[in-house]
Amino acid sequence: MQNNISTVLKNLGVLDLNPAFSTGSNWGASANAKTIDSLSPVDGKKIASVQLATAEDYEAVVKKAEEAFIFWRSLPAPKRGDIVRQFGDALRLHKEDLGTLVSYEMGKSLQEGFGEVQEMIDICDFAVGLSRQLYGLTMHSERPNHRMYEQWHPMGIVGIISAFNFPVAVWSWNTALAWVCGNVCIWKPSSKTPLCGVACQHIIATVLKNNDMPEGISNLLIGNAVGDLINNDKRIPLVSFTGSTRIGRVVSSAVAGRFGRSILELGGNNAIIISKDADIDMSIIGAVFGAVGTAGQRCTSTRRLIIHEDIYEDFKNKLTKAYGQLRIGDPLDQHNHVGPLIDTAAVDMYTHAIEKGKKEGAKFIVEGGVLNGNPYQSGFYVKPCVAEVENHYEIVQEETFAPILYLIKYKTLDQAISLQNGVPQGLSSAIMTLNLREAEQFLSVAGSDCGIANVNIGTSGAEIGGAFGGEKETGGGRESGSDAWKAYMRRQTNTINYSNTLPLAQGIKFDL
Ligand code: UN1
Repeated sequence: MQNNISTVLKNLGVLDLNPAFSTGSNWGASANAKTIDSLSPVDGKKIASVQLATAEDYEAVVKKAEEAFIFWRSLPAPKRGDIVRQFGDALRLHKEDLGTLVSYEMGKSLQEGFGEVQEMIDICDFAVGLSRQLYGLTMHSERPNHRMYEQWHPMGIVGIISAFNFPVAVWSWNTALAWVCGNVCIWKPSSKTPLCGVACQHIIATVLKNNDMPEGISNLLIGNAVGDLINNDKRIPLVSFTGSTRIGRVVSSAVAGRFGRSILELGGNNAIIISKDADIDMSIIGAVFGAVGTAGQRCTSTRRLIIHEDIYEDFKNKLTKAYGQLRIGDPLDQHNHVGPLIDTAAVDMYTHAIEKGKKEGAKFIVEGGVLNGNPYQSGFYVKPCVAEVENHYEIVQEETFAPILYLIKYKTLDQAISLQNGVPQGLSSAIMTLNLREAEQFLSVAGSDCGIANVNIGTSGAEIGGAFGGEKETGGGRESGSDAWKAYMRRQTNTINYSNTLPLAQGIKFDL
């Protein structure tokens, strides 16, 4: 892979790690800055070193971004949309290389790497259309010859702090919308996947440069220190954070403390209810992909199966059989289903969760374990496992970013729904049933309490057209489709008096 990856990095312009390459936009990092190594979880090898941004780099980037905003906000939204259209076209050209880099640097399967780049292309298409649809409402005034309407203005600089598991797509959901809305962006990618950040920045920088755009519209700053700077910076009115609930709590209070806004996409603890009226074959595929896809490292990964008692044993046996067929290994080899976890810390969390589960009474019907030796030389490959548990176990209430699936039995749908809702998180949920009454009850106000609720589809793999996000400890933010764009703008209510008197609202008389 090492040879291939050099070609991929070369094609993406990432090999030239001199910050000067990103003219047309900023990649904040000075020549003598400290570096971090990007290691591939696929084979444990170092891909490249990347410079960390210093506090001075941060200042310089914010200054440039402030200047760029003055220009960008006045460019008509459809013109901004046209730049995003060109970005989408550039992504189409780079899909194979970028998808391969995602797969190699993050460890997800090649198919999923390509799928992630496809999500980027899709959100660009969505944003291009949106650039002509930033609609506000008009209202009838209670006063004669008055007109009321509302309009949406950009916020300014949007800080985007993204996670390793979707190293490119989540940034683009945010940035494509933020840009057409008239904002400029500063991106801090995960320090575990910095090269994906550099590659994306290079692609957008080239598009911006070809259009003679000023520097500062798209900015990239690498290093964990940047997160704190963004969270505490009044010049950044909106921070979009994707990551754990623990860090999300810190981000959200820092940003709220300065009256900034945040969009939070935090942990999920997603369940599928498998009814006795489910299509079992479909349910097995949905459950297994949901649990082991991306090695269980999606915030939408399926963590719990809540299965009707009448089909429980049968389903359990079929599931065990399906797990027996899983091929674990190099994610770039398309025959494999499951790639590695991201790093040692992730492997430790996986092992810890299994141990804790066992102490609490979890009965493993498919055993886990860490794989070592050839071809698992990185040491980050683990066996997807399945355990029978009770919903109240502490470990079941937590999100473990690993392929561990918990089985829980239910008798009535009311009970299943309350088990599904009975966790602190509220991102994604699903029911597998061919029974219309059950499906509707699951989607009703008394049903799932999650931001995403699906019928006969698993919990992961949401399309970009819908608003993406969840409730409770998932943070309440919405990104991507539908009207999620409104979070990236400030709303202004305008009242215009075209009469020759000044009537006051609420009928108040004030004569001089
Ligand atoms: C995430 O895991 O942070 O719905 C995002 C999905 C993907 C996005 C997941 N479209 O699984």
